[in-house]
Amino acid sequence: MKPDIERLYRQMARMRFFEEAQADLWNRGLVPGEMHLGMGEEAVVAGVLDHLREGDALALDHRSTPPLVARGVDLASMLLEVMGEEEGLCGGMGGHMHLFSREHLAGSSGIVGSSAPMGAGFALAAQYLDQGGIAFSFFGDGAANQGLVLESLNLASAWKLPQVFVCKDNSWAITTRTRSVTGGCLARRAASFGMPSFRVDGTRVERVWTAAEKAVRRARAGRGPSFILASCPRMEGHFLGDPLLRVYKEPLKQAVEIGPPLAKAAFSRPLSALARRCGYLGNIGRTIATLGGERYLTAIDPLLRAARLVPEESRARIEEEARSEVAEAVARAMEGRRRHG
Ligand SMILES: Cc1ncc(C[n+]2csc(CCOP(=O)(O)OP(=O)(O)O)c2C)c(N)n1
Repeated sequence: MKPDIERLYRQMARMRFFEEAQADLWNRGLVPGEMHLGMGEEAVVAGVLDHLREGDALALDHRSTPPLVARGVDLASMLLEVMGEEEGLCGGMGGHMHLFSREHLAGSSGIVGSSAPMGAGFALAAQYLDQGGIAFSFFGDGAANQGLVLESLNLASAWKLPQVFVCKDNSWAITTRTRSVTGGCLARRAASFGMPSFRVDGTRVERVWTAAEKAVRRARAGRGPSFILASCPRMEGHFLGDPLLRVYKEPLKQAVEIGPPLAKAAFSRPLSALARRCGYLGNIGRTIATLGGERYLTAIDPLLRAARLVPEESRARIEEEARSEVAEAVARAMEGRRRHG
């Protein structure tokens, strides 16, 4: 089978424009707290969830809005939720990291790694009820080193749970390069639990779709779980307003702000050797340069890559429809906010 590229692109555009709308609300001070966006993960999400059927479950992490957009959750109720409004999806109590929709059998959590056991629970229920549903667990490469993820891989394999583990590998866990704290290769590690493991370029939606098709077919056939390791960029840093990205964007302005506390930290007592302290400062500089450099690599933007596969006329129409759907949701959310404000 072949993927329907226009349908995938439509989902990706809806997700991207929704994330942009959330960024706008956050920049306007309407979203309390941190905001983690899933910009850069659209191809992974669209390619996997194109195989979702009614009755399947979704267990998500702190970048949960793109999958919920793809799943068809009401956009305005999500926007109201991230703004902490009572009319929001979870009564304003969850915020963007703890979204839940019973109707869609979908939930997210900010506890890193928790989507693996949550998905295993959904998958165990699906297996027990024998209604043909499967569960998708999305999490990051940082989460893959959490004990609860490894325990879930183990039980899912031992019990042949109908589960698809999707690791969105953006190579970062906040400011830590994941490879610096990861032994071996994640794809091989999952395979050692006795499940198929697919390594895929997560910026190419058609490739994700093909890998996911195999994983989903296996889960639906009762043959057990699979693991997809999909590389993708983290386009907005760890969260909106990420200080490391700010330094990259406006080095002089930020140097005034962070220079004094950094210098104080570097040269205050108790002191380690000067070479060592300089090494730490060098590490910070390198992290900033790598992070900023990645942010501006438009070549790895999955949306631009998918756009090239879609004929020009359809592309413009799809983008226009997605933009107006999101604009309408923003208008509805702002209206709801005014009514209750
Ligand atoms: C159990 C737990 N430990 C630590 C944190 C703090 N934390 C929030 S996000 C994050 C990094 C997660 O990295 P990854 O899973 O790769 O996802 P990414 O943010 O890169 O998409 C950490 C350590 C947390 N929320 N939960």
